[in-house]
Amino acid sequence: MTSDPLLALRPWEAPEVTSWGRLPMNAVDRRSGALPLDGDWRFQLLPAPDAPVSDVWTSSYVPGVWTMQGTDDLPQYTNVRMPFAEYPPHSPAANPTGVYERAVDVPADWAGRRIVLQVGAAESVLLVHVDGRPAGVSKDSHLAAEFDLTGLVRAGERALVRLTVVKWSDASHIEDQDQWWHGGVTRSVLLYATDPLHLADVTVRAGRYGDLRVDCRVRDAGGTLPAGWYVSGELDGHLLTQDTEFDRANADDDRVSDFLGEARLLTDVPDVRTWNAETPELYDLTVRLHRADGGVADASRHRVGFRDVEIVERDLLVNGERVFVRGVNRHDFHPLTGRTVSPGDLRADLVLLKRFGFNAIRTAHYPGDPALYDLADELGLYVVDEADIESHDHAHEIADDPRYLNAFVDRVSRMVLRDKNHPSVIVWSLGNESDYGANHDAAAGWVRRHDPTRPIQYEGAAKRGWADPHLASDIACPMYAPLEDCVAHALSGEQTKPLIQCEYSHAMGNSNGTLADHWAAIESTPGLQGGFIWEFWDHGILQRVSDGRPAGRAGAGLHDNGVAAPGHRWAYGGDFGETIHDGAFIADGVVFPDRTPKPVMYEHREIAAPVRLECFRHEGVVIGNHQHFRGLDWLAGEWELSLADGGVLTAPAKLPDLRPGETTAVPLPFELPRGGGEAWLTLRVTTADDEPWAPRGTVVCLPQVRLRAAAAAPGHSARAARGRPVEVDAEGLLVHPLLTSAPVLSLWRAPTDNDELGGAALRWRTWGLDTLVRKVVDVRQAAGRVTVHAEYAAEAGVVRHAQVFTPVEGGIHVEERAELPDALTDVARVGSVFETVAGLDLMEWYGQGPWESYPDRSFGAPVGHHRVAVAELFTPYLRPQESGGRHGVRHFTLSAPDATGLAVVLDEPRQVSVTRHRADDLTAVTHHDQLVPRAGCVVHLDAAHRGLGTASCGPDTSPSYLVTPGVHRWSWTLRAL
Ligand code: IPT
Repeated sequence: MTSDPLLALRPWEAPEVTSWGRLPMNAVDRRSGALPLDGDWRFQLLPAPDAPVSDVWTSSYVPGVWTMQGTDDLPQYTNVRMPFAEYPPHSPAANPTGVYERAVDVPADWAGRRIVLQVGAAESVLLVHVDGRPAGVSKDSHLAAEFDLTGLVRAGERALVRLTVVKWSDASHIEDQDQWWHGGVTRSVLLYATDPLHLADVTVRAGRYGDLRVDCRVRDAGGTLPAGWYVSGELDGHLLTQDTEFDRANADDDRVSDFLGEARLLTDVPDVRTWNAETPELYDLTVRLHRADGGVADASRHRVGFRDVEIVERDLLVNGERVFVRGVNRHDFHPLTGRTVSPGDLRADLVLLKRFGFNAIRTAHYPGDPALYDLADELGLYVVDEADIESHDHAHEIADDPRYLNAFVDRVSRMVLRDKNHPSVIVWSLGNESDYGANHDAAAGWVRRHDPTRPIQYEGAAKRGWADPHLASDIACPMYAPLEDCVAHALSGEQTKPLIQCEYSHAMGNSNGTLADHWAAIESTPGLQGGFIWEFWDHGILQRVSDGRPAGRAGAGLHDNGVAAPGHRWAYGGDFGETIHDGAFIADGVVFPDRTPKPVMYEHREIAAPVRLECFRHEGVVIGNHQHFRGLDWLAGEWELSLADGGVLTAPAKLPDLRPGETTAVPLPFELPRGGGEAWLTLRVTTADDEPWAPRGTVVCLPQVRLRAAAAAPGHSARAARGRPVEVDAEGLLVHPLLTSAPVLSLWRAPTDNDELGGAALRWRTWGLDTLVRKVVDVRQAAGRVTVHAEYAAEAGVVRHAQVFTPVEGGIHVEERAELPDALTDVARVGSVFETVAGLDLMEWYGQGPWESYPDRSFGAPVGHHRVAVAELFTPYLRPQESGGRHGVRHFTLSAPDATGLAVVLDEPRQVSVTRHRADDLTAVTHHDQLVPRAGCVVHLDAAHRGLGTASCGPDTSPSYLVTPGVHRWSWTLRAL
């Protein structure tokens, strides 16, 4: 038996014990003036919390996870299931435990002061000792723990601080989030000193009419009752004095408590500049605690945003406005440091979100680093702040388990106590995927009393019914609900709460199909207000292929544009040798692990466009301001007219003076050139000045209207022209000097994650679509024209395919027809695939682009003339899959640097992809680094291509984006350049 009282308590298997010796959470910012304790700490990893500490030390960087710093305990990814078999509240006997030690020189001028240790975050149980004496215990892996060390250290002397971090515990069962499991001290550690008489907490309430109320809690650690002390505040240079309401607890009582009382500051700010995500106006507030002689005993700085949040009927209102919530779920993630993110990383995340039109974050599934909220306040993002509770694998047992009651209330209340002063936080979330029980209601009850100014949401409660009047959710916040169900609910007359999906549009791999359809419905259906895309990050950890270890900090810079450097890869579940894992389900974000935006980001940016071109009417275009609070004066515009024949005209655009929600017609900036041919007008909208999140000139959106449709397509049968005769081989395969592989029918795509997990790929394989064998049936030559009939035998029946090759001026015209049997109810694509000679490195096209687009994810890809290197057309999704498609392509060229190459003209806008990978190449591998690009281009021209949907976790694409059986026809012309 250990003699250490903290170990003797075995807090890792005692859910009732949430802390011991830990100070109450508060919102006083102690970062300035503190002694930072970040850096290398002495470290050893024990096999279990009660194993003896040896004399053998290595070092580990704090903040950081040991799982990515050279230990044998490596990251492990599971989604729902726990990584160990023990039931709550138990944890496995083999329980990696990190012991961190460091000598701290306590400043001499801290004599007589109260000295506090703050550990920013440690997972999952933290035990603190100072010079071998117990200082405290804490759980709640994503919030700070503070311990009063005044009695344990001496100013001017050296103290040995030991942090013992136990990886698995009763708390792991309520930290079962869909992410990597790590161990370590993941946020900064610091030591600070205050006067014994100190600000214990500050609560700021600032409403949209300029009403400000600041409640200050004061404690005296010394236990003496000084007379005459008071608080003051300073708001942007204006002095606020303490209100008469000063509640001095124990005034009539001679017993001494360490709680002295509350002082309040009240004021009204005239002509207040209100805070919202579009114009995040902040005021600086400094609260000071004064001694009787006016000297400052303590101070705390806050940035105040004046704003109101309320739910009125079924609308969530910010400052009285029904705002759309364009949200994303964000985990703390970094490919080199695991769970530790620097303020610079956080800023980069939030800046990127702002640039791509997001206005909200759900802190899935635990409170973020304090810097996140400061940045959200400053840059303008609404935050749904979520408590660190997910008991996914044992949800049903835990939600009503009284042993966990304390933990639920503790975690929710500590989050609220810490973050209550942030204007960005508009909703509290009780956690994720933990069923719904009395423990939730207890936590909700605490919040209702403590902070009546914000709504609460909890998906587990919303599951009971979107209109159910339970205590735990003011918002109907389902996850992955079919759009039809959301619309039906809003139209049912039964709706009582705003409907804002806490998770939707699962971004795994090549995904987020139908996002624009969702938003069309949200914007046109009262009662629907948006949602949070799942999720921001692809959590790929940079891994050395040679030894399978995380690259860690040494991997800085070893990636480019979403791709890991040679010898490295982005690891996902299973890549660290773990047997229990959930594979690539961890790679489901809108950005790559190095924050490179995936194509869906451009789709989102356009969906969220603050300026829209509504339509073209009477020689004018209608422009609309689609913001909630801002005019258009922060934006600059340029018109671009793009003509199918290659012409592009530009002209400066003066954006009209429009208030939110207003529209106006402006005359066409160009005279439309005569002649047929499609014409598209784009308004290139950029920031007119530097914004805190974007330099001047940053693209904000590219709204577009079609001014003229294409002239009617030429008839299907081309007239044979004199020229090079068409040549086919004995199999009826086209022989062409620019092609290394003749055009054949393609019905298969390398399954996307949605195809695999949603079941479509299984059906396709069952039907034999991955192994179709072509059999030529008939080859006929007549009048210079060659007609080839072929059959592809699938399990589900025979697919007939006909090609008619006709020589035309400078090339060959190809007409194709495919007939799919009725059993093939839903295939990936119907089209042609061929391969070109090597050296064609550049694609230029007229169609949608420049980024990747698919039939159900093409809203954000404007029609125009685009030019992209072939190598960059491909999107390097972590698990290789169909990628690189371009929607609505009318014509394109593939050229070598010497301008030789080929040109293809399509009969109508088609889905085209040009990559260096066959679908089979992509299907055969599991990681991007295993792909070997082919020398030539693999070109797909699709008559029809299935939508992407989101079926890896959520609804599939809608029926209109499916490729159905029956006859498909398409034609194209191939010419040499
Ligand atoms: C849902 C989870 O809340 C989220 O953490 C993540 O796992 C997401 O799905 C999928 O990536 S839970 C799911 C079982 C609906």
